Parts: sequence; structure tokens; C-alpha cells
Amino acid sequence: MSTDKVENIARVVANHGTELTLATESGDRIVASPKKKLGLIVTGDLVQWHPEEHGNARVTEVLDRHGTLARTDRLGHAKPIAANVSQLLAVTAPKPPFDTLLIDRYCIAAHNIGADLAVVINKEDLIDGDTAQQADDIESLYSKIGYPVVRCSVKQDHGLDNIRKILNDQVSILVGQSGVGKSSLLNALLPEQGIKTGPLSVNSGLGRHTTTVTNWYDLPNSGAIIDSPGVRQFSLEHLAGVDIQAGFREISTLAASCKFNDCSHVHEPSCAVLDALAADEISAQRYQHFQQLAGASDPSGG
Ligand SMILES: Nc1nc2c(ncn2[C@@H]2O[C@H](COP(=O)(O)OP(=O)(O)O)[C@@H](O)[C@H]2O)c(=O)[nH]1
Ligand SMILES: [Mg+2]
Ligand SMILES: [Zn+2]
Repeated sequence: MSTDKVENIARVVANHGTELTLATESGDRIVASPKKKLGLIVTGDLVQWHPEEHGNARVTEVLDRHGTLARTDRLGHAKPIAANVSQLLAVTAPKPPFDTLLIDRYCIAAHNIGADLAVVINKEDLIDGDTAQQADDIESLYSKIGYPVVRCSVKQDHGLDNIRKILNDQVSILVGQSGVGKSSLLNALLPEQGIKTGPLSVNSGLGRHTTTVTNWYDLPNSGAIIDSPGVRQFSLEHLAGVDIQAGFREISTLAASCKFNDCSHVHEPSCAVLDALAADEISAQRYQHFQQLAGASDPSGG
């Protein structure tokens, strides 16, 4: 039987290095190897494939991508984590401690790939006297900027319906520190999939690294969700200063009113950002994170 001419479209639902798992249009899962020279194929990619002899399958082409989430690799280049992402779900929790600098990095990443972002405050059951104010501050800060903020406790099965609403019609990727409950959340949303989660390790307070491959899961009604191990240490050094600034929506809007086009918002006269900061109209924390991340970025855009 000649199988040469049969080309099909499928979604990459996992990348195991040399082999890809594809979800075909009929919903089957098949394992396929990419043709040489196709470059890095990531979870979320749509590909063309054809069957080969002995039950093998070959990926022959990668279709155009949108929303490729990338981080900076060891050489300072962008390394794709997942493709065709439309929303980042930035998960945070009182344990391991809230990390707003990381949330701000995800805001930048989302903006630069044209994706939405929502903040999820998980482990509400662990919020106590010390962390209650921090949770409230995160909620008011990010909602004021215009990001949806949802609180939940996967453990107590609370708040998950609000998350389901945010996930509708989106390809969302779960991002956040290890141990905040990303895989647990996924498990609660898709109990039939049996996703591995890790207990918090006693020593570090961080979850065990149980997510080893970036996986795509179709949601029951519409949309999909991606769980990835590549989002924990998430640096953005491959982005230029202008990309960093654009990711801070409220600062970027104000910057248009600064006297100088190339205003760094540190010492210039008639700086709309500094004026807003002095008037308490923008968050000092966000401003500080902006300066920290813009200062570390590649001025040439790398
Ligand atoms: N107390 C509490 N623990 C949770 C909650 N959600 C997840 N966990 C626990 O946090 C640990 C890390 O979860 P995991 O889903 O592996 O985190 P991931 O690294 O972000 O994927 C596990 O022991 C979970 O049982 C929650 O809402 N409350
Ligand atoms: Mg995980
Ligand atoms: Zn300025």
C-alpha cells in the first residue's frame, strides 16, 4: 500500500525529544518523528504528517504559529516552550511565597506574544494573618491594571468554576513557580487524566519536579490547557527594553506623555511615569520591577 500522498493535520500534544505525540483530527493519539530540518517543534504546534510503513508516522511540516511562549536559554536566545498560546494563567500561592516579580515577567511575556493573562491565587486555605494582606494587594494591583484575578483552593475545591470561565475558548498555559499547584489545578479541572502532582518537599518548601514534559489537554467544552515544566525559571533577557516597557501596560500608557521619546523614567524632567509614581497613581512595586527588568534586558533586542 502506498501511503506517500496522504497528508493530515494534527496537534502536537507532547514533545518527548525525538518523538512527538500528536492528536489527530479524529481524536486519536499517535507517535510521530519529525522530518529533519524542521527546527524545534513544540507542544501546541499544528503539523502536517503522513503515515509510514510499520505503523510509523512522519511529521513533514509545521504550520504557522501564533503566540509562541519562549524563555531565554543559556546562550541568551529565545527558546520556545509552547505554541499557539492565547492566554497565560499565572498561578501564585502563599506557599511557596508569593512572587510578584515572576508575575510581572509573565505579564511581559503575555504582552509580547499577544496573549491575555489572568492571575490565579491558589491555596486560599493556607492564607493566614501574614499572607492575607499580600493576597489582597496582589488582587487589587493586577485587577486595577486590567488583568482578571481569581482566588481558589484546589485542595478545598473552591473557586474552580471561576477558573473554568476564564479558560473557555482559550489556549491557556499554566505558569508559575514550582509547587504553587499548577498540576493539581489541572487535575481538578480534568480529573480523568490522572496528572502527576508532587508533595511540597519539607526542606525547600517547593514542589517536586513532577512535570517533565510540556503537555496539551483539551478542555471538556472549549479551549485547551498546557502544563509545562519550562516556566519555573523564566527569564526574558532575549527581549529588548521597549518590549519590557510594553509589558508594563500602565507604565507604557504613561510613557507616551513623557517629554522625551527615549525617557528612561529615572531622572528626566517632565516624566509622566515619575509624576504618576509621586502621585501614587501607579504601584511602586511595579515601577521597581520595571526598572529591574528593563535594566537587565538586551538593549539591542538580542
Ligand atoms: N494546601 C493546599 N495545597 C495545595 C493546593 N493546591 C495544590 N496543593 C499542593 O501543593 C503541592 C504542589 O502541587 P503541584 O500541583 O505539584 O504544583 P506545580 O509544581 O505548580 O505543578 C502538592 O502537594 C499539592 O497537593 C491548595 O489549594 N491548598
Ligand atoms: Mg507541575
Ligand atoms: Zn518618563
